[in-house]
Amino acid sequence: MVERTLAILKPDCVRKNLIGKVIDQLLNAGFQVTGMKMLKLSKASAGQFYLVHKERPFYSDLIAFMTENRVVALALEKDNAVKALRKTIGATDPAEAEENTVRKLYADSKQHNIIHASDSPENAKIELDFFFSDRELIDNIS
Ligand code: FUP
Repeated sequence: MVERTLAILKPDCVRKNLIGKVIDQLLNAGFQVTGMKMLKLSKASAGQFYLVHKERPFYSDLIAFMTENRVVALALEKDNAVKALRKTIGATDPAEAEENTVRKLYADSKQHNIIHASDSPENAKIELDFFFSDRELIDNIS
């Protein structure tokens, strides 16, 4: 079933000039880009986006990192997109990621790991709504 998910190309991806390479890898993996925008997150919006991690020790560093540079939000479509994207990007920690995944290829650490992907269809809907209005998403899903 065609599904939609959200990716964020994080500040390290932008800083290292990897936007093109990562998008190319997503396209080669069969994803369609149905929404895309570059923006700089405020501390408040990054804090809200990662609210589930509020009590974790890495939360304030995570918010500082996510707001240090622009990010690119991508709405992606594919069969079973949520699971497929998690597989394409690899484990949170690049040291544990499979060969040729985005994080294995490009990430420096689990703190600076190049890309975010929604972890469930429910969160994909919430996260897509966070970045995109309905009219900003091309409606490929029938
Ligand atoms: P993921 O779903 O793979 O992005 O991983 P998590 O939801 O567990 O973590 C979200 C983000 O928190 C990571 F991308 C980076 C940051 N993080 C840390 O900085 N340290 C950790 O030990 C775990 C996560």
